[in-house]
Amino acid sequence: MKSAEIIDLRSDTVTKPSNEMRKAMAFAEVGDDVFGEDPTVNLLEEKIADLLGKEAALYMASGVMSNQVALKTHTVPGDEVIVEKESHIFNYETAAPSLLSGVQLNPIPGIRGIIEANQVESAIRPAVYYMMPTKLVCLENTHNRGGGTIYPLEKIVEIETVVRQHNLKFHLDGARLWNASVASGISLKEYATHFDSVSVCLSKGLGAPVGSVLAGSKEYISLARRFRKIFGGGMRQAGVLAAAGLYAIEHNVARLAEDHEKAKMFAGIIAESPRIEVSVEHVETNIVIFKYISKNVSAENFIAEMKKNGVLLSAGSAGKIRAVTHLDVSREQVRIAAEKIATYNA
Ligand code: TLP
Repeated sequence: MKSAEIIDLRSDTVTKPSNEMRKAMAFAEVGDDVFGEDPTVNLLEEKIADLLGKEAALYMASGVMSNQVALKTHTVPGDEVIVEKESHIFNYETAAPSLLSGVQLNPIPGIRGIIEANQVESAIRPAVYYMMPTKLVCLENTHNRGGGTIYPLEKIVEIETVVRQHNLKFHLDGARLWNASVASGISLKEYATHFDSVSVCLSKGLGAPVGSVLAGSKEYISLARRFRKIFGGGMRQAGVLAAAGLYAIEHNVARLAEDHEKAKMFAGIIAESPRIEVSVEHVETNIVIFKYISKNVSAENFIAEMKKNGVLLSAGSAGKIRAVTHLDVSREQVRIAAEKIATYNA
């Protein structure tokens, strides 16, 4: 490895399409997807609906678009949506639920992103005219800011019981559901069956340049299709992009286990430093959240210092730092990055 090489652990979104993936894109059969005539998009939607055990699915430009179309399709303006306080929908989607759906979010605190059924139950509004109707509950699996946490299936089932008792809808932000499934051995279907809608991303650990898919019932997806168009997401010969997604689900799912192993190794190395606070046992997938303990060096300063040392990291919540492993960083690069972090002493 060249010494000047940059090791980019900011996110698993930074991967670039491989030559094989680019070939699949170049030779994709295409058509006008607004007319439903792109065979590659149709195939990707069918395959993902099948993997998730849902009737239908819809290709989206991004994970944010999937989540926001999902919210729009489940709610009417004035509704309330229960989310976890550190969730992507609450923290990183630029207030889109209020802008695009006119809904209010009710964020409840979890532990590493995991909330309990009784918390959901107490957050549901009583049915009185002067309060907003609770309409939807959203979970995130794996949980990004929680540190790549896998949602325990039994907790999903308990929350689903509350959701059904109160006649609510249930959405899963499964941007990294692939990681949860590979790490836990629980199939995508077993997770998805508990939810009315599930979004998955193709441009994170799976290495596609673009794309996310929202799945649900036929009726739900046909309404979602209308909202996708309203949000500007009606794409035309999108098969060139969907081909990357098809390549990704065929070739890049099982290998996520390597990313999980690299993240564990990374955490183990940085944990050796007395200046780093990290919980190795809580590294369940490809995300490591840690803190640099110093009076003089903030998380931002630390990230800037590491950048000078050729290691790119991103900021987490409340002074925390995030490193994400992915298919474009080798085991050796991850080890080098971890050693640079462990030996840094400000
Ligand atoms: N997450 C990005 C950033 O936005 C933080 C990242 O680097 O991890 N749901 C979850 C759980 C996500 O982590 C993300 C992206 C999304 C949705 C949105 O996906 P995109 O960025 O494709 O719209």
